[in-house]
Amino acid sequence: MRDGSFLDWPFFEPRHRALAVALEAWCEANLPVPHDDVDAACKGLVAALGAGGWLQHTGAGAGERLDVRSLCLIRETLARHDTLADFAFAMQGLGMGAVSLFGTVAQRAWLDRTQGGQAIAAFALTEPGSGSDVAAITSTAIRVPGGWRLDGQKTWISNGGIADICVIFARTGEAPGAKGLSAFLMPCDVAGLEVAERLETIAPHPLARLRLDGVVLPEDALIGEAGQGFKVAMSVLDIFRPTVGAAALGMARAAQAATLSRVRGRTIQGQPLEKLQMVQGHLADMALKIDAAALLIYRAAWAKDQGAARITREAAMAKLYATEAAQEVIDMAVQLHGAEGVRIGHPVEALFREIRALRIYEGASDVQRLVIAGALA
Ligand code: COS
Repeated sequence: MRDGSFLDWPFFEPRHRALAVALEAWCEANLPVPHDDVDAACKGLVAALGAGGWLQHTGAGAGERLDVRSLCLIRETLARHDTLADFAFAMQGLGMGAVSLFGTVAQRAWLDRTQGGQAIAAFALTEPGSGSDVAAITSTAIRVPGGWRLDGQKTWISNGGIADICVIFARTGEAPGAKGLSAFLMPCDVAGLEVAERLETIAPHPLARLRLDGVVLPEDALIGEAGQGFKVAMSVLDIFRPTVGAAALGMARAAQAATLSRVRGRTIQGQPLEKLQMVQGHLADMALKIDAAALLIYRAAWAKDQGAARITREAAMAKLYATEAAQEVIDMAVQLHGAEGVRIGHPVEALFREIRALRIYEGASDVQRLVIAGALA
């Protein structure tokens, strides 16, 4: 029996509880999908999530706000049922986050397509020489008559190879470092953009390295002001980092459910595995980590939804704790499954591979520690 008692916490409103119930029913009817061909699976998932109305939560119109609690609830629920469904949902939001926050009316037209599931979005920040250190971006965007010319490389780009629209960050040079970057909205069929390499990982997702060679974008492709790209990126990450924590939470809950079923169904020395005190200790630790992660995630989401200008510290705490805790919970789940836990294709074996990248992307754990320490009063 799934524990939904956290939905009674005061962070939520009735509409969130209704959302959780409706999405649970949708997930039970539609997930998981086969992951053999991740490109096809992600395209299908974006279309299905769009048709189901769930992608409406990934964008916000002018004057509206993204509801971070809804984003987190949806991500944790999808991740509990199918990690690729969570990925497909999350990228529509992260990819278009800068447009939701800072986009012009014309740029927002793309939101209709990404929120409807007709277009796939990507977020191109990382470069071969600039991962944690965003201020070191070297891709350039220089002014040319009528617009901008972009050159450089982006790597580890989720949905690279299948995206239709992308928010990309490049150096426009108003000042050195963080103050010389800008954000642009780039259709992925633009001349000069190519997929240089598809990247394979332990938990396959569509990922690619992109090369930009003389990509020309119109003047109005600029998102926000020139030179403000670093702040645009960080504002988007402030919103989406708690949602990464939420995805980790969903994976931890899936591992917990599998473990409870395992220890209740297997006997050892004539009694259920669950009755052994050391197993009970592990079950308690798993439950504690799950609740603590949920509290940090929904605290951050609630604070943003209340109108906080920045939730940088809360977002970093939620992402750091929830992803690290989920790794520990899933590792314990593998352990309590015995040899079955490492059998290829077992649900906890898949979770063990899936969770690892969440401690790295959208700000590695040590970056979150730097952010938290830097935000101490
Ligand atoms: N929201 C708005 N503005 C922010 C901000 C935020 N969350 N974080 C920083 N800023 C502003 C700062 O206030 C500062 O502006 P002022 O000089 O006007 O005060 C400016 O941005 C530079 O900030 P800072 O000096 O903290 O930048 P650093 O170069 O030291 O970088 C880290 C900070 C490491 C935290 C940042 O580069 C980072 O988050 N890296 C991880 C990147 C990441 O998540 N990559 C994954 C890509 S998506 S898979």
